[in-house]
Amino acid sequence: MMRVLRCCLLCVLASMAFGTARAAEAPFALTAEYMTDPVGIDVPRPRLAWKLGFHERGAVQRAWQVQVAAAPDAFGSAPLWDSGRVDTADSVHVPYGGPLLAPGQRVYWRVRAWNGADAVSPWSVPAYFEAGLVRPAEWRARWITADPVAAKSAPGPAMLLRRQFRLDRPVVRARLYITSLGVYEAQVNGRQVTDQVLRPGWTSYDKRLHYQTYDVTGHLKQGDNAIGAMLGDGWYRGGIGFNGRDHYGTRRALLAELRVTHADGTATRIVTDDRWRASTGAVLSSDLLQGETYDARLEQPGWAAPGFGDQAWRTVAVLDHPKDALAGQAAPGVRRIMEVRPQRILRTPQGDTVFDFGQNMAGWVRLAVRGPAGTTIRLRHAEVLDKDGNFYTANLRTAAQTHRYTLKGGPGETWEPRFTFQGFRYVAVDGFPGRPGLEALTAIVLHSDLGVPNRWESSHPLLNRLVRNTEWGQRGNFLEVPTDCPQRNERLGWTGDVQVFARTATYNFGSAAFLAKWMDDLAADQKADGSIPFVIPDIVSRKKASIDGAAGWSDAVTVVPWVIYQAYGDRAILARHYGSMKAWVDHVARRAPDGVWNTGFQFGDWLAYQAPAHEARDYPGATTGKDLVATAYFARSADLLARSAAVLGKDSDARHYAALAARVRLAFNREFVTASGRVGENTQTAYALALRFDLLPAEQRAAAARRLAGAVAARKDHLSTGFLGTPALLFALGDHGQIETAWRLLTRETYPSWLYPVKQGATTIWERWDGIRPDGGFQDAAMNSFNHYAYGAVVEWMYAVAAGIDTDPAAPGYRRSIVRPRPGGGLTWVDAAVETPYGRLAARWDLRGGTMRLAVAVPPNTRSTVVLPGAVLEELSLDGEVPPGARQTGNDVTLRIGAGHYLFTYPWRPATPGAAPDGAGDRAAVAAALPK
Ligand code: RAM
Repeated sequence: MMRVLRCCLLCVLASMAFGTARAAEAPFALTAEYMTDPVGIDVPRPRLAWKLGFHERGAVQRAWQVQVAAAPDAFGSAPLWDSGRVDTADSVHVPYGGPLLAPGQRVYWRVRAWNGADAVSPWSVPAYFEAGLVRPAEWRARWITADPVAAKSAPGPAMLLRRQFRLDRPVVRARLYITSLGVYEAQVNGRQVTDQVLRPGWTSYDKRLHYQTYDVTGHLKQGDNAIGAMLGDGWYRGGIGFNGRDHYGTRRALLAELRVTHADGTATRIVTDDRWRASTGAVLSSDLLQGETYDARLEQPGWAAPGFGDQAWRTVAVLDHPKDALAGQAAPGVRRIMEVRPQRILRTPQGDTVFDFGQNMAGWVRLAVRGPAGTTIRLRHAEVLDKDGNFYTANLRTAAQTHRYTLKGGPGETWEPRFTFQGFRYVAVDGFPGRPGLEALTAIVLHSDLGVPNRWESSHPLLNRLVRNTEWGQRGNFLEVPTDCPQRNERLGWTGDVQVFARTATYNFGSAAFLAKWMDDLAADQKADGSIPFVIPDIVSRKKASIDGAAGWSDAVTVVPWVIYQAYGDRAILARHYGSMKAWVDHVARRAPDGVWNTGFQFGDWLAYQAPAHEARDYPGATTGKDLVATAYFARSADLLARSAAVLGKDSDARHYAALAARVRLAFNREFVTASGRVGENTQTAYALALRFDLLPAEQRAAAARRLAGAVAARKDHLSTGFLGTPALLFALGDHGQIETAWRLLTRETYPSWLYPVKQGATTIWERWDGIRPDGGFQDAAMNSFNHYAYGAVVEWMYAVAAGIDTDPAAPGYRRSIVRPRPGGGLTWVDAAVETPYGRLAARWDLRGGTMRLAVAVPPNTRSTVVLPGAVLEELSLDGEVPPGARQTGNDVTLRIGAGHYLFTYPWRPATPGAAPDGAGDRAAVAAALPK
């Protein structure tokens, strides 16, 4: 449980005025490998982190001390490890330094910290972490199944597996280690073992299969006990993607090991083996894409409890399947995150009864019904209604997203599906006994647990809704793996989508563990020649030894670790994936020996705006050359690799790849930039990529940004970019002297623009700029998802520039931050906050009556460079004075501050239009102001 310590600005100012420093409070929000009290992790030296309860301005941590013990009350008497006082400022990513944990061992830890005045805090509340089984050889359990040997599987009932056993001594500790081929739901003595769903989740199963560890001590008793598991098809053998089913195998199987410790110190193990029994029950079929069919009359009450008569159940087969891919789950699981009530029930012109939940989301519904046994209710799911108000499912392609529930009869029944999820806002109900009321359905939002979202709010309601829509896009698509969409027969970990969205994801929610888990899948599925499949986990090219890999998609291998490093300061992620990054860049270098990458398959600037024929004269085609896009990304990946090598101290690699990046940049200029500065096809994307990836010589950048602004003006302030150009567009403008154009684009409401879908009532981000056309018609049903987050990548700019919150790239993870808002677009205020590894970094600016007020909260143990836009040094006030150390930097004032709360006030003196410093000067001023 995270404790949030914040005091109001006034109390901080008051305590400073009276010289009373609030005593240092204990560190809080203790985590191991980003998780609170993780159980069953296979990381030998988990990295610990804590937040500091220091309140004074400029608070830093001078030293820390960690103690580790076997019990939360044993720190004093029998510590397993005591670090003693360690004089470093590190409070995140601190490697556990105690004795290595034995399989299944739990340790408790606590921490205290010394502040800058050398006052020590109280000890934190203890936290813990617990090792998993660590080595595959630890498992005594065997894979069991009741599925027949088959070349192809068919959709069929969920498998029930059970085993009854006796414990003749009292139980003091019990852990269930469990995983499956297919998805499972497990019970001990009739009680669920977890609130996570769709376990064991989705990984690149052949190479990495997560198992889960559950503390089931409270589930067991002396005497007769039972364990039961239900298995569905899931990602393993059910439908996912567009290529049918059986992606990993045809036989579902369970692997479970219950380890019990008794009061007398002895142990009992119950493992999956040939003593288990199998049956089927009410789940007649269940598929991620198709939905679930459930006949409640076929339930077997008590099937996972002791005393149940399983004589009629079948024996199981022991399956010869390896265990060497097993790995403890090191990422947040999928949970029921929230419930959404329906807003209304409508009757469509075609006669459907449709529940409208008011929000497009991923999850499922809970049904509450009373009626005669044998009645079957059908629930269909859709994202949108068509222009006539009818239920629209054509864009789901072959994903039926349909449940059928047959009542058992009686006093009222409630039901939720188990081994499926839907992308939907609307649910069509038929077969309901009587007229359903609003209470009949409740939507349940499912996704990998990312905690609470950060904050971005402003005076512009449509922009606020745009940010909410990207948060919903992330909720709907951060379900085990970062997917493109949660509804049609796809739902795949498309590398390009997360590549462009990753930084936004880290602004919206804490995403480190989720993305790091996926990077392990990506590394596992990388081909021997360094190429990276288009989707991860790779179910599309899994059987191929090599594939091409495409620019902007495969580059996820360099970009995503770099984003995690930037947002969370996680150097280990770079070390872990350095080999993969390098193999990819080397692969591209072989495909593009002279630096211009013009070979093989490319997606290019996927789904860029394309002008309809009748507009072609005013709006020439926006298509940017695939070779230009690919070469730009080649330079980008080589550059990120060089930077990563430098971070890791691999100096000769750093030089080698910096030189490669420089060569590719030269090649880009040679091939795509004319002497007078035109880039490629003169498209927005061409300039956006060239500027955002620093591909142009310094003296050409401002002119390129002017041309880009011209390309925007030529479209009457509309964008024309696709998946790859879009995230770069506003940065390319704003960083190079064209911030007004950036703001105009962001606040544009007509098609194509970010706010056009918002105006159309979108509650998520659409795959296409014109998913719903101005005339109410739809884009091509073959590719028209209404929950596809790629274009939502603009939120990165909204946090980093509009609100002005970013990490200093030289001290990533917000160890040093930059607060540099750049007001515009007619907004009168923006208020944003990001939960950084050190605590909450917040900035709020508002402009009233010509006065600018900027409130900043900087978390303890960090520093911030604040750039106050449109400020004159002598007119600036902090606590009634011109802050010491502040400097005039062009049209801004720049200063460095430590932790604490600050309120800056000054008369707003924006640069006169046209007199804005040109791009190069603008950037140079900020670069010069940053600490070295
Ligand atoms: C479609 C989706 C996905 C994209 C690929 C290339 O399947 O739009 O988001 O990454 O194409």
